[in-house]
Amino acid sequence: MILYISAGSPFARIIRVLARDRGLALDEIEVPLRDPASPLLEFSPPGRVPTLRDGDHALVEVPLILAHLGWLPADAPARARLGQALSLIEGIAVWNRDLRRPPEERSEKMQALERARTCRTLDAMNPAD
Ligand SMILES: N[C@@H](CCC(=O)N[C@@H](CS)C(=O)NCC(=O)O)C(=O)O
Repeated sequence: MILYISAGSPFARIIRVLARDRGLALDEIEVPLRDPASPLLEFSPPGRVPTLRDGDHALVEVPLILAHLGWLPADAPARARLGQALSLIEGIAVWNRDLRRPPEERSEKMQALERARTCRTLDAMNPAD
């Protein structure tokens, strides 16, 4: 199986870390993002990483890749924690993308929303004693 990644992607890192942890040898191929010339687009229209290629199938979205590899937790508490962690990363990614835009294209409203979501989620994941 081949895992298409970008070095800085926190989503790809979830699969990369788990694969190392669980001793699954995945061939990792780094691809450019948001590039119409990306080789990923030849078989995976979303062009996102991680993409797991298993034979003729190209899987995207971390939870589906986890399920495909048999690594999706079965119990509700673990699924709830995983969902919070994935949602946390998603919010930070949106926030980070906005911060990297030219100042006139940034949205303070969106940043405030994502900041609040991040703080809420972190508080819930790490309740104060
Ligand atoms: N919800 C997706 C998020 C994946 C994602 O957004 N990855 C980013 C890199 S961190 C990406 O591929 N961006 C490329 C783009 O937006 O075209 C997942 O669970 O895999």
